[in-house]
Amino acid sequence: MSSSATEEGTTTSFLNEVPMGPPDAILGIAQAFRECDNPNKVNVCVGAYRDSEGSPWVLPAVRSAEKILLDSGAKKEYAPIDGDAAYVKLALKFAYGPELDLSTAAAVQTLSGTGACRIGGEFFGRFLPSDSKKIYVPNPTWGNHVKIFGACGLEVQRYRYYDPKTNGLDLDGMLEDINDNMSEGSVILLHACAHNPTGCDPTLEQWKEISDVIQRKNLYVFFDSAYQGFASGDAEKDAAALRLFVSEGHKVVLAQSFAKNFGLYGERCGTLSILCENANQKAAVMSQLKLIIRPMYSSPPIHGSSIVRTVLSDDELRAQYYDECAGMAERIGSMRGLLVDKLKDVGSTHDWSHITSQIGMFAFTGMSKEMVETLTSEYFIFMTLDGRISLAGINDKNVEYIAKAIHAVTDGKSIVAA
Ligand code: KET
Repeated sequence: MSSSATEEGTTTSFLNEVPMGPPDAILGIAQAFRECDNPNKVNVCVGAYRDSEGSPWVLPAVRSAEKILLDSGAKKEYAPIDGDAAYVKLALKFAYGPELDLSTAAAVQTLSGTGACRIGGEFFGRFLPSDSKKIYVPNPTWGNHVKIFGACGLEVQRYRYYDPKTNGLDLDGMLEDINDNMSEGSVILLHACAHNPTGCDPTLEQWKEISDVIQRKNLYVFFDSAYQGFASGDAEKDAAALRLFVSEGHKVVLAQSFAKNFGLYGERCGTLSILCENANQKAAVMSQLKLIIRPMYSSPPIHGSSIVRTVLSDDELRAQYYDECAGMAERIGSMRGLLVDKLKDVGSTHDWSHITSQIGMFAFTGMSKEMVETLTSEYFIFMTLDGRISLAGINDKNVEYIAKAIHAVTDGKSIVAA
């Protein structure tokens, strides 16, 4: 380690000059939760499913697949750089639907959705012409998007998406931003379903309008699909926007995650796919994706992808999986209603109906940063500062405590999401 002598004769290291970085806006709060020893503490921070007892849940279909893998004596060999081809094929079919001809799709296995965003971002950063190296993300969006794409050398700009006053989609603002403020040939990032953090998705008719404007502007569409199955409970329905864009002729790029819908968080299992126009394009794109991956982490982990491959290739397990995913979405949906009912019961007079009209894993409550800070410091409720609550962290036992605390910090104050 490089070091130098000081006047006093002691040595200093360059490590002394390393500045302290800020904690992550989401995972930093999850860490603070783990470190808190108050018995009432509540974790509604990270988008990770919890059962009605507040415990992480491994889907029985996933457990069955693990048993099949164990019994079959699955080996631990390296995967190829681009991952397990059989898994990738099944994963793409899950997203794009069984009918689409994917023979010209360049696709690789990735380290979950984050890894897919990063590999896709690196690809755009390298190959978009220098005057188009821009990606437009919704305002607001998953906080890591901004960091990922910034790290890939892309200029990250935001487009209007959510209107706090109506707690709904700002469709006119979004269309106007696409039409008037985006550079042709750049990239627009869209959340495939269950928009994080707002829980507010366009309707299919609105998606069609969005698709038309994007097409006129010649933008590349980068779908981030981290919640397929969590919006409606039906993975097929939740793929509707992606499938619409493909049927409209967009050559989309898709970052797919199996963290939430398969409960494979720590397994880091996803895909990145780029729809190409022909076999030559596909071959060149694949070669470049491998050149990005190899020096970064060589090849992906195989356990999660083996599970997904096993579940999706077995008719019975696949059907069981669809039921179990629907069950998770249903429990989360029922927590929306329960939280709003409890808020009324404990005396809150605010209109919380946005919580029940939103979809996906989160409630975008409209609480301010200050309110959230008080919830954490006085009530040990850990959530992100944008007022987002991960509904999976709510259950029959803690809902009243949470409702009372929210009422205490919001009573007599306005709740409008920033
Ligand atoms: N995209 C979106 C929109 C998203 O919300 C997440 C995760 C990811 C991608 C990446 O997930 P992965 O585990 O890499 O497949 N969101 C939750 C967890 C996190 O922040 O990492 C969250 O918002 O709580």
